[in-house]
Formats: sequence, structure tokens, C-alpha cells
Amino acid sequence: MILRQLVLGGAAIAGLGAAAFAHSGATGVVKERMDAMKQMGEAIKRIKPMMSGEVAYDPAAVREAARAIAAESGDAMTRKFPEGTTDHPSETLPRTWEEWDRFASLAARLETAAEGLALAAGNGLHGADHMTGGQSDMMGGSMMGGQSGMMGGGMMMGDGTFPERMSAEHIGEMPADGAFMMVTQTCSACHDRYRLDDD
Ligand code: HEC
Ligand SMILES: [Cu+2]
Repeated sequence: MILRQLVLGGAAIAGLGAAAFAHSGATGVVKERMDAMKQMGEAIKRIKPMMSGEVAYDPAAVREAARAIAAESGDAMTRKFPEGTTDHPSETLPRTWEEWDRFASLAARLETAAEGLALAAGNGLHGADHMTGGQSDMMGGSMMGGQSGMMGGGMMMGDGTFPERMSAEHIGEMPADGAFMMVTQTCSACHDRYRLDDD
């Protein structure tokens, strides 16, 4: 525990190299899943500025990123979490295997949401008017209203993600930024519950 804190403290000082440093000891399946997660993180970073209107929206780039995420979720993801693989420097909590069905359902829902985002890529954004207020407006305001209207109910489920019955085709009818939010909410829902030190 103390060693871990020292390592993390050192990593914080190292700044940009922090993640690489803190996780440089990862091997085997732990390394495999960290690499897969990092790739998904990079895919999200590539398209996030498009969703907030900071850079021009590129449907092909969104589709490609969404497919990359879909390819690393569902079974491809759960396969990389064999029971009890919490070896340092893994951040996976043991609760993962106590609640395996729930964990696997989040991995499956990420696949659904990412496939939905790939289908929604051509729909463009919800609307420049609504986006000008910035992220906070988007989160708290018109976007959520629009989405819950589409779904005939609240968007957030008890576990912080979308209703399990929603299909990729449903999500594919949404504006791309709405589908994107469903993807990122699914990342967060799983991290909040099954990953140590979520950042
Ligand atoms: C079903 C659960 C689940 C989902 C869904 C999920 N993650 Fe993760 N993620 C984890 C767990 C557990 C870890 C910790 C892995 C470890 O250290 O053993 C993790 C770790 C990470 C890491 C750190 C990798 C490293 O080097 O340690 C990143 C980045 C990440 N996830 C990004 C994402 C993104 C982006 C998404 C959504 C597109 C996502 N994750 C969806 C469970 C999930
Ligand atoms: Cu790591």
C-alpha cells in the first residue's frame, strides 16, 4: 500500500509520463487489457473535440473510432479479465469477479453503444445552437431532454448507463453527440465501480 502510494506520487511528479511509468511493470493479460483500454481512450480523445464543436466534425473519423471501441468491448474485453488477475499494477477491483454478470453486461453495453455511435456518425451533431453554451449546457440542458424524449424515459439507469434493452440501431438514430455520451457514460459506469483510483 505504501509502496503503491510512493509509486503514484512519483508518477504525479513525472507528469505526462505518469501512466507509462506507473504501469510499466504490467505483464501478460493485465498489460493486454491496459493496452486495449488505452487504445479506446485514444479513440475517445480523437473525436471528443468534434463532439464539443472545437474542431470540424468528421463522420468518417467518428465511425472509425467507434468501430475501434466496439472491437475492444464485449467478449474481447471480458476475455482479458480472467478471474483474480489483480497483480500489481492492475487497478481492477476484486469485486469484478464477485459481480461478473454485471461487469460483463457493461462490457456488452459498451459494444452496443459503440456500434450505435458508428451508425450515428452520419447523423452529425444535435445542433450548433445548443452546443454554443458549452459542455455544461449540453450535459444539463437540451441534450438530455432530447435524449430522454427519444427513449421515452430517463436516460440514466441506476448503474449510470443506458437501458439494457436499447439496441445499436436505436442508438444509431440519435445525433452523434448523444450516442457519444452513451459510450463515455458506459466507460465511466464501469470505471466507477470496478476500477481503483478512477481518473
Ligand atoms: C466493463 C468495464 C469497463 C468498461 C466498459 C471500460 N473500462 Fe476502462 N478499465 C476497466 C478496468 C477494470 C480498468 C483497470 C484495468 C487494470 O488496471 O487491470 C480499466 C482501465 C482503463 C484505462 C487505464 C489503462 C491503463 O494503462 O492502466 C483506460 C485509459 C480506460 N480504461 C479507458 C476506457 C475507455 C475510454 C472506455 C470506454 C470507451 C472504457 N475504458 C470502458 C474497465 C472498463
Ligand atoms: Cu496501466
